[in-house]
Amino acid sequence: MSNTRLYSNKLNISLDLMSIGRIFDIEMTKLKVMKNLFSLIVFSFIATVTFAQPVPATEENIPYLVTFGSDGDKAWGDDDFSQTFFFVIPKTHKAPVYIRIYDPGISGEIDEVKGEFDTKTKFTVYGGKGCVTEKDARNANPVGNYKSGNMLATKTFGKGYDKKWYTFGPFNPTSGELAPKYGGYVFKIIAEGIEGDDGNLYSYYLSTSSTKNIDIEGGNAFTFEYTFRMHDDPKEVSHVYPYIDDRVVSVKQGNFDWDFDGELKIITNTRFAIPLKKSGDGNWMKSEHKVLTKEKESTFDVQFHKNKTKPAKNNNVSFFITNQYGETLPFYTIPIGGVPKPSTSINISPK
Ligand SMILES: [Ca+2]
Ligand SMILES: [Ca+2]
Ligand SMILES: [Ca+2]
Repeated sequence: MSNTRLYSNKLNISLDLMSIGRIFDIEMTKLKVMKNLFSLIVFSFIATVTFAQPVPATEENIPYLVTFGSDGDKAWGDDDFSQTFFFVIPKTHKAPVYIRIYDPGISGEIDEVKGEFDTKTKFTVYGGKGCVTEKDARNANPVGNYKSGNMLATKTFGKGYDKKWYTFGPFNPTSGELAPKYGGYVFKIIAEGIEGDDGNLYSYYLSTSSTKNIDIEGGNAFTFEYTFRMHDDPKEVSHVYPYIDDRVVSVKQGNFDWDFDGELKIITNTRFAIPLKKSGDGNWMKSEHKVLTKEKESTFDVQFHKNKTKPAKNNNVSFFITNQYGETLPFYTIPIGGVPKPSTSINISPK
């Protein structure tokens, strides 16, 4: 065999290998397209059938809820050492439910220490008549008869349960308060800092299982005042989603101890950015904003953007929003009607 022939054979083999590679590439591309299509179908399904997700939910991008001990320094971000959350079970769900808490204790890596860990947090679950329909239960502040309804379970946590789950339940859905306005049977959980000065960071999950996190189809959770921990990473944006009902003509927002950590703005179904007045260290800042007719019965996206050059570290913040009557509006962890998307493609950010 001449050298030329040998060379030509080698060339043929490598050309053949190239075409096999190309075919393989094409098949892989087909496979990727199919995979993406499949993800899209699954995603659309998830988007139309809502599930009770963790609290805070993925779309909120909030690392943890936070509640300080009763001797805490308010300038560390918690204005009242108390946080109330409500869980909704649709009437169609008949099986028992569980309310699970991640890292309910105060020690270890997740929590915020001051001196030493000496804080106690009491978690109490309520259901029954008045659980949410009692006006005081919906106040941004823990005053009056806010512990309304039937007490179903309670437990106080000190050190321990680091990165572990504690489970309340089982609860029969009908032991919640039937409140059609909120979409079914409502349970309430109050986290109360009863001793100490440290910050307890934690999260919740409404589950059908006592040992695992299993979503409840059509379930949701809401609160009327949010106290949470921001990310440290300046690229992360946190969100809360108040529902604007048909009676709302203007809203008043209040934010506490924002530490001037970047921009606070509201995105609606028609407007890209309503800039909000921002608080500094340990103070409230409030501002009032008109609601357009088109924005009634929709969800607002309140965005918490960090300071890009000087991001605050371990930033805890409290936030609430009221209507023109001073009544608090609920923040749903799964936004009602989805996250608002203004229809124009021009994005205007406030200076
Ligand atoms: Ca302490
Ligand atoms: Ca904790
Ligand atoms: Ca803060």
